[in-house]
Amino acid sequence: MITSEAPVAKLPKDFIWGFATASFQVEGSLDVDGRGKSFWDDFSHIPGKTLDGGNGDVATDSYRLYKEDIALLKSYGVKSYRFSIAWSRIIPLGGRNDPINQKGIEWYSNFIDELLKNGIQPFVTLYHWDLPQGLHDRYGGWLNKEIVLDYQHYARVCFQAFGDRVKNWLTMNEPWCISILGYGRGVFAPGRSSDRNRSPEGDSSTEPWIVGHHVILSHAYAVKIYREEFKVAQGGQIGVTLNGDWAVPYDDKPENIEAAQHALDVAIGELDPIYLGHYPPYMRTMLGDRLPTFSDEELAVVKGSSDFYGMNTYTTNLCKAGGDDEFQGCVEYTFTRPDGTQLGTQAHCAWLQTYPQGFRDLMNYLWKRYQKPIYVTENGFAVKDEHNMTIDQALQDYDRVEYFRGMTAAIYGAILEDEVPVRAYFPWSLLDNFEWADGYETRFGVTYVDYATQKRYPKESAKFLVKFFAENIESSEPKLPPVGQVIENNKLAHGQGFGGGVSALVESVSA
Ligand code: PNW
Repeated sequence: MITSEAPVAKLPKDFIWGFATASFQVEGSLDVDGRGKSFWDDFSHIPGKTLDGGNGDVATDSYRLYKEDIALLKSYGVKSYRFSIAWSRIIPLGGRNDPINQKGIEWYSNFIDELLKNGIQPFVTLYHWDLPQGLHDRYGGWLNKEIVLDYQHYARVCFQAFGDRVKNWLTMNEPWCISILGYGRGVFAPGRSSDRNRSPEGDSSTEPWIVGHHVILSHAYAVKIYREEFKVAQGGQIGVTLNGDWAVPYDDKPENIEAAQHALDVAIGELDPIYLGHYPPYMRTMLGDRLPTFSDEELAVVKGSSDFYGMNTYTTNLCKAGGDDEFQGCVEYTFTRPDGTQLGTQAHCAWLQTYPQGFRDLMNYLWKRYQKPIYVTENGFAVKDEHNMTIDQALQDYDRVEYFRGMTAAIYGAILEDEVPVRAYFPWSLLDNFEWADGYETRFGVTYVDYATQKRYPKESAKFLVKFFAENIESSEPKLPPVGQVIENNKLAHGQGFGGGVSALVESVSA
């Protein structure tokens, strides 16, 4: 186990760390430079769809303030930045016969150049939930197999435009959320569900599984294109990332031990066709004919279509057999142990508590089961009631610091003690931002955003992470990145110069 003393062994030199965001959550400027609508644009405006009525119109204004965001990343000393491309900025109506928007391409091209100029590697997600509204209107979006062709076209346009400089691609962010939260629970766009209080149309028993299937096919055929047409010349890698939380039996009753595996089978196993060539048998048992099948030809494209194992993970669930919630494998989740104690510290959102051991166990499970190097592309914590605090209070985000202290120790242990090849870690998120159905109420940023002024303020957790990775990655010349206290309009406020290093920053902020 790791103590507060700096450990002797270090993470390998090529270990990648950085922060993650997604286009719709940060960009704003929705009607600028020819962007078409995504299906989150209008959805987020419908009363009742977001907790606080928030929408994506401005978000963190990052489309306009991108140089400032990149200066902030640089001040944090990251090696990489994970962001997503908005499909409807590249192809406003989305389809393979629709016009391409040069202005959208130009913007991302400039963005990528600015990252590289600052020594930051782009880690690009092609689809992080902002489907062009045009495709939803035209044929039902992910519900229709047409999407596989349109997605391939969009992906090819991106490889062509950016692949000379982008060496890490993610096709899809979290197929479980796309399919189940969008078409099953109906809490994310397009909000379809069998629950008629929520949505006038939708079928939660079939649509999520159809959507998930089309997401897998779209991913796989885009990877085929990358490998056949671009990989040799461009030399990058491509994969998919899913969300998976660790599952622990509630107690040692055999049915609860089984339940924990069922939870993993549905949450993580949904993408098993990509890694293992088939859905987990339990999914087939649970869903029967409602789970679509791949043709032999499709399966040949799907199987082996990820160069690495991309994983977003936040928490651990205690699992009890029972209930009829197929979306979590007909398993009940709780954070309350049989003795009444809590698994960990409660976050602002109900589904998240801190439990670092679960993270370490998950990484071991993934490596054992899938035998692929692991890229942790999201991991993070929303402090309870942070939105009601003053800025100064919010910057003292010690619950988030404790979360990351545990999670970084888990990564360290998984790599150096358990010998699991974890290659990257991207805490979510660089900034507080538009947290989907939670609006702006739930704050996941390591940087506080004052939405009234769009000023950014590093929280204690940012300083913790910066220091951790500055000290714990092998490097020929140890170098502490300069960190500014407040970054405003591309300048460091408070006259804070570069070069003070993390310790100077820690002193100046805690003073
Ligand atoms: C991920 N859940 O979403 C997304 O990739 C991010 O865009 C998002 O901001 C972040 O995690 C924090 O929520 C999730 O209900 C949304 O279990 C919901 C769940 C998990 C992940």
